[in-house]
Amino acid sequence: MKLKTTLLALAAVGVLAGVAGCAEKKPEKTRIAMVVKNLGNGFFDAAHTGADEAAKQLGDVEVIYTGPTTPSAEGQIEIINSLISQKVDAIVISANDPNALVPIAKKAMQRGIKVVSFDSGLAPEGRQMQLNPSNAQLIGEKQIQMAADEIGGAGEIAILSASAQATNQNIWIGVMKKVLEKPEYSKIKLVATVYGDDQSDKSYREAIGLLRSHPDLKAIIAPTTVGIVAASKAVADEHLVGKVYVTGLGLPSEMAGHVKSGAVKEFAIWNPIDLGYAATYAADQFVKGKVEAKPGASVSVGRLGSVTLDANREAALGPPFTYNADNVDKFAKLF
Ligand code: RAM
Repeated sequence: MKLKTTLLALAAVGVLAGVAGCAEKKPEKTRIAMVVKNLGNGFFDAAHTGADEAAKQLGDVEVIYTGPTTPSAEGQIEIINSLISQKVDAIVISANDPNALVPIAKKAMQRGIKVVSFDSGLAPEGRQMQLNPSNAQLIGEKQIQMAADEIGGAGEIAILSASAQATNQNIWIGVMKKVLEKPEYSKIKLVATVYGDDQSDKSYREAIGLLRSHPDLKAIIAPTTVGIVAASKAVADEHLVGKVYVTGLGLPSEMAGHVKSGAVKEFAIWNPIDLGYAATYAADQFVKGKVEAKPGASVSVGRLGSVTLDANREAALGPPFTYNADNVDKFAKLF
């Protein structure tokens, strides 16, 4: 009897060990979490589409799409903590702050999780690589040039940005300010920079504030897809179409109406689907040990070819594309 009990007990231990063994077994698919600045932003929805495309093509990748409801570093820190407990294989993040997220990103990397920032970057010590949509200089120059064209090269302009800590917008604003120092832009005066936090209502209120406190304003540059829509709506609601122009970075699908109303003559953007696809594809390359995170490394980005990491382990995709009344409808069907 005693022997039987012992055997049963041993068998139970064996079963339990087996169960525990199963629970610990790594899932067969590579799990890549895409952490965006915030949910509900059409730009990131398009990046998600690209991430899913990469996963489908790679075959053994599962994408976990996540982000806070409002674009804050705190919200992203909480999410990364939970992704670390879930033992995901990689985190692909558009960061709400270049530095505040570094400690948690480092913790993830110490646990073997690969971290790729895309769109809005993390400081180099917090990630394997940063994938920029395009060259920052080009993005900044393009926006000043579009604003200058819209207002005939002279007058007051203002910037309506995303959140005050956003890495990408702050880099572009830095470039724009430098470009404005060029002699050809000497008649253009930047009178204010405000932040709508990539929230439609706050961006709208900030745009209205700009229009009312600067009666001579000629253009608003919004280097954010959320801000540019809000600014266009504000200009229309204040009956200032034809007097104040809006430009910046927008999604053709969200901007077509505002181009037709005349609030916007021209705006730019890169392909957000490609950006999400490439970032996810690159993350998988790190997970599978196909590339090392070091300057000069060539990282495959699937159907888009490959990118080379610079001294800061950053790389960029193609130049931004310009949209106006002639082509906006065609691209509105895509993103
Ligand atoms: C918003 C976000 C994103 C930026 C685009 C242009 O959707 O701020 O980070 O790249 O605009």
